[in-house]
Amino acid sequence: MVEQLTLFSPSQPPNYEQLNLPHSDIKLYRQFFDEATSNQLLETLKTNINWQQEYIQVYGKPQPIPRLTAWHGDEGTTYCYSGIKMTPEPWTDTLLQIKQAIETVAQVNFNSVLLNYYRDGNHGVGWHSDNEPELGKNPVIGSVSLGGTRRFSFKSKDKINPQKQDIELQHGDFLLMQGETQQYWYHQIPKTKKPVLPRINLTFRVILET
Ligand SMILES: O=C(O)CCC(=O)C(=O)O
Ligand SMILES: [Mn+2]
Repeated sequence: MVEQLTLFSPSQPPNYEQLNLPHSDIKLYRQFFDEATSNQLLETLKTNINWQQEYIQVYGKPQPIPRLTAWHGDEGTTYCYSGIKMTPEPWTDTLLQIKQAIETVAQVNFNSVLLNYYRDGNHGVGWHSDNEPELGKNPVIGSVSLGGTRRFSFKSKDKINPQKQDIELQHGDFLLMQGETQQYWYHQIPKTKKPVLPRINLTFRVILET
């Protein structure tokens, strides 16, 4: 019998840090994947994913978004953001292994994943919420970071009493955002002039009405 390869088989639930932001439920699992596993995942994803350069229209002209992306998931999990419509590529073994590992703590069945590849500090993502209608009112977003450490900032939508919090996402970290988080908070990966290593991020999602 061939033994099933599992990335993750904890004897007890892994520890996490709960971010103390109002109207949110944000848990940060540091080094959810150990160093060796994270290295292997990063190298496999760099080469096995069919990375795409997408464009958005700015004043009628196509502008490249500052990162490479890919969209994988169950058939029918089409996703639209910033005027970009993504039809899913099928799951790969590596993506399914990561999905299975994070589902042990997220306790939902993710049916899709948006992958982002930030090759250097000129790559980032601006302020936004993951609040597209196909994600529903209180989406569960499971976000895995591999490669170079990058700042991930939260900014409240409250204009009267604005709040901000920065965290540094490191190789192997898992960030779980759920509850009202997307209704009350924006997030971003700011570009940086500091030297940073390439980074891959995977945000697992549940697309409704597939
Ligand atoms: O790279 C990250 O950590 C965040 C990516 C993100 O916010 C998104 O794809 O919606
Ligand atoms: Mn996002």
